[in-house]
Amino acid sequence: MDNHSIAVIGGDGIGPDVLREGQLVLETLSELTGALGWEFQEFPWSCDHYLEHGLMMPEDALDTLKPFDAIYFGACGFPSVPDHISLHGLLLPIRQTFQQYINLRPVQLLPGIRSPLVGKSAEDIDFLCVRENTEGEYGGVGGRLHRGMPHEVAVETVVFTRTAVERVVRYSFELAKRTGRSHVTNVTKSNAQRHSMVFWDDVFDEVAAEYPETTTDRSLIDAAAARMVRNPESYDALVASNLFGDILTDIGGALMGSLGVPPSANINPDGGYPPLFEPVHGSAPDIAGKGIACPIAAIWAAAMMVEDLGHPEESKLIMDAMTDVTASGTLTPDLGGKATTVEFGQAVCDALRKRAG
Ligand code: GGG
Repeated sequence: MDNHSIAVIGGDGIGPDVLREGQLVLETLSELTGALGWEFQEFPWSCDHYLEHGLMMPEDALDTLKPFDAIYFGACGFPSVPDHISLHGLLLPIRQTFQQYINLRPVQLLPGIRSPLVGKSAEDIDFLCVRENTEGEYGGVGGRLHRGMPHEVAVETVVFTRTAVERVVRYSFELAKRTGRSHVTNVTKSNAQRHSMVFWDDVFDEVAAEYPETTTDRSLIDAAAARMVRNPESYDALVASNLFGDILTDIGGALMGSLGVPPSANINPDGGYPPLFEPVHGSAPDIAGKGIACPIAAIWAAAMMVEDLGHPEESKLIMDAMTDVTASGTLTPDLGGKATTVEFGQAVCDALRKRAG
């Protein structure tokens, strides 16, 4: 039995609900295969924690998290706390301090789920987004001056370092190679942002020269967004900055039928820190507490965690069981079904049992 310690941060809104289903699936997997076991430790870090203690997480939270094998994260943000405080107080410091410089987000249409794109099938919607995850537009560098005065000013500086751009671009090419993909699209906005994004393009071209077997193209973010809707099959793998990757993968979620579907892995491929796995979606305050949130993204994120922990067969078993369920038409309301969060999670556990024989 390969035991893994997992820090569980449910966070806000629907976060804890969808993670609960992911944990049940992981526990069922453990029961059935006997190959891996879980030591979950839950941390109540969230907007409620902020309201009680003035901090989204304690001062020593990152020291507490560091020894874990992985972090399983729900969602961050609720109307009770300004969004920039919740995001910069919880998720972003974890990504930055643990140098989780890759945010890997698959865009893939699952069986039984209809994309809003008429005439597009699972063959058309199947690509990987690699988002830079430590700097760029999310670095938090800047400030506000003359608050409340007519000449008030706000400055937010975008930061791109050669180290960060090079490593995320190189990862994209390596990922393409490893997953049998032959094309990488570079998404920037280098006509308008003539310093930082031209620099990114230069670094991309330098790294691309090391991978002559992989074809490339360049797309400006606005055109890339339109292309994702008009022609998703033209993407194989793409690499983008923190902000652009964030926006494009919400479009990706829409193509996958609902934002309740896409998962996300925050990884430091160099090791030394725990990776973090989470749904792409946020806390969805409008449906929080209603029991109807889609747990697919959370379960898929759990499958990515199992793979990253060195169990690719068990990860595939989770995905196969989950796609048995989607293919059977058991879906939550956001996907046109009637299943509750708990019913969907239960159906995945049942499908796992069936597959395990
Ligand atoms: N499940 C992650 C979450 O809470 N996402 C909401 C969000 O706004 N995330 C911003 C980001 O991924 O950078």
